[in-house]
Amino acid sequence: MQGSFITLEGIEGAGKSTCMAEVRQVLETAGKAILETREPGGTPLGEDLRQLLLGHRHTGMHEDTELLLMFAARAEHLQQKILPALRSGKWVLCDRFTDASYAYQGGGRGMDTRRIAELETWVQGDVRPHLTLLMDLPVEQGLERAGRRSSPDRFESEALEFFERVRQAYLEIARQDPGRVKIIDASRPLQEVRARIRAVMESFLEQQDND
Ligand code: Z5A
Repeated sequence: MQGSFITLEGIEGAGKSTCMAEVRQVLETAGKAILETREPGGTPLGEDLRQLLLGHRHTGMHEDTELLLMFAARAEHLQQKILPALRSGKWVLCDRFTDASYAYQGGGRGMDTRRIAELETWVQGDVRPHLTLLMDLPVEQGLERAGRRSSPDRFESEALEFFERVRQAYLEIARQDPGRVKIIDASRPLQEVRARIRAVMESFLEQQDND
């Protein structure tokens, strides 16, 4: 595998989409070819599954179904898009990946994380992101930012405590894997957040060049 696999994670309104542009810019300046994508989604089938997962048509969906659909979308995404791009030397920039399953289905819904780990091994083998930017901020602040936009999706309709568990699960992942997961204080003004992202990305690029 030649390219690098970078993911952005965080609770609602953390600024992942906003900051994706900053990451892309640093990589483009460094002359990297990029595939920008997202989960759930990233392929025609994955985007259809995204509609089912985020829409309100299946509000009472069982948590097992939700987790399996997330991984079904991920299997398609990996095989059809992510792995071919990495093999061709592209840098893959993905808005959410499996950490979101641990945070939302594991932390938020309280599912047994061993189940998530089994699916992770089955679907991904040993493929893991090389770098993850965890955009962290207080739940109230994130929801306030997200609330400025259109009507809430099925996840955004969850209670505050749900997102607090999601946030704590993300922070635990970062504690367990500090080499890969870099916490960005997303509560700061955008200019500061962008500067921190640039610094993390430049240090990651330097490290890759030295390897
Ligand atoms: N999900 C799951 O449960 N399990 C899984 O395995 C996966 C996903 C992969 C879809 O995610 C849902 O799927 C998600 C988890 C679940 N749950 N939800 N909801 P998504 O990523 O598509 O949707 P999202 O999390 O709702 O994204 P978002 O709300 O668009 O958040 P964001 O991209 O992090 O925020 P943003 O759009 O960049 O910024 C929000 C607003 O804040 C916007 O107006 C910005 O201008 C503003 N902003 C951003 N940064 C700042 C700063 N620093 N200061 C001031 N204002 C700012």
